[in-house]
Amino acid sequence: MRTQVGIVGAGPAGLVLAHLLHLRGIDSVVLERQTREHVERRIRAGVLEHGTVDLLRDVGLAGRLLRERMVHHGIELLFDGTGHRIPLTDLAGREITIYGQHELVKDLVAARLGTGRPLLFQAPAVALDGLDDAPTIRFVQDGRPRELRCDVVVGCDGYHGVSRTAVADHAVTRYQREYPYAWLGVLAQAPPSSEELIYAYHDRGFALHSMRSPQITRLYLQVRPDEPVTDWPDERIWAELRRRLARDDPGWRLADGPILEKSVTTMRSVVVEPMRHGRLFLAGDAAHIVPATGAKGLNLAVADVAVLADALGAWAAGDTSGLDAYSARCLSRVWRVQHFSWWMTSMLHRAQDGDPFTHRLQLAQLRYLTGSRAAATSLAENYVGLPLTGGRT
Ligand code: RFL
Ligand code: PHB
Repeated sequence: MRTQVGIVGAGPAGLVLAHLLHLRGIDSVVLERQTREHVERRIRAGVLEHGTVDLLRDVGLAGRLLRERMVHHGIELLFDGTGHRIPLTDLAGREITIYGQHELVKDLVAARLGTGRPLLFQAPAVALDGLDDAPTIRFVQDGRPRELRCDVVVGCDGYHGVSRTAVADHAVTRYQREYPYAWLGVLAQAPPSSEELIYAYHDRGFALHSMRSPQITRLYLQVRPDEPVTDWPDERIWAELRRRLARDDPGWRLADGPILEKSVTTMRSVVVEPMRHGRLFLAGDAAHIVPATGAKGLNLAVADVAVLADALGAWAAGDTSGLDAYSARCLSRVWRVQHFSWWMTSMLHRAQDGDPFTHRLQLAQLRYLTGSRAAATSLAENYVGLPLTGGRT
């Protein structure tokens, strides 16, 4: 089997890239380890930046998204029992979109299959060879070893994929930070209790109220990274959410309902530099991980592939300068977003040892943000996201 661009991984990065290449008339093959059902059911991100939605719309991928999304113009910061609204659109001129990542992945899979170009499920890549001049992806299909020869390989296989590990250790610098807490995420059949997202800083730990639709709430609790999900029966989750999301307003209550899904996610920041090794390009979570507090991972994945699609378009026409600039162009955005995600995470999570100095700093920062238009504008600008460059044909 042979193609121009071999794409490892059918998450948002791989599927959006495949579509952008299709629009440029560039052949690609997408290899995905999991089944279609699995990738379409994986509950993850919910917040899309304005620039991400614009790009998806401009390239014809946002039909259902634009019909079914929830548009939000603000978020709330809740601390000391009081909610403070950050009016994102007023401050930064752009809104955010709430639309489940698994719904987006369904749309992207349908779009890819609609082009008739190859997307192979249950086809894990196991090794990448010849990355300097003649790449081959070794993968397995129906239990048999197969090979995909390509001009370029794009590793869109997330944090646990093979692409990053295919590069010799001495050729990569890995920057990382582990946080001493994790998120217990739940999806509940309960109407949202607020029209907008609530980020709550509480003595007992961080909590987040988000949503997927007028009937479905998405909620998160700060927990210890080693806490098994079995320690969290539904009743304990609701009791803890009620405590951490409590507010002085006597009329407010948290709506509850059946919990449909729950899982624990660790929090880490990772950047792998450079994002190019010979003819291998890394994109999305394969190249960087951000803690979920800033709601940025999926948006960053789309930003990478928008840059890469332009570069590959120029390369197909004989100009390699875009590919040469790919890593540096992406990393400048990646580090801005890393800073924002680390900052939001550090401000909103309770230190495990309850260190009173850190606590005072966190409260001072929250009060500043909710009392100063300039400080709130900085948060808003980062939260709604920097404009995306590239991606359109
Ligand atoms: P993905 O989505 O992990 O996709 C990688 C794909 O590669 C496949 N794969 C392989 N395929 C073939 N061969 C192999 N050897 C393979 N190894 C792996 C995998 O099966 C998978 O299908 O990476 P991608 O495309 O880079 O997308 C990144 C996003 O998924 C991620 O950054 C976001 O989910 C992060 N994130 C959020 N991002 C946002 O922008 N806004 C949010 O609100 C937001 N909330 C979140 C989040 C992530 C969370 N978790 C669970 C980590 C909330 C949570 C709780
Ligand atoms: C979500 O809805 O899943 C979500 C929202 C905001 C975040 C992270 C995740 O910061």
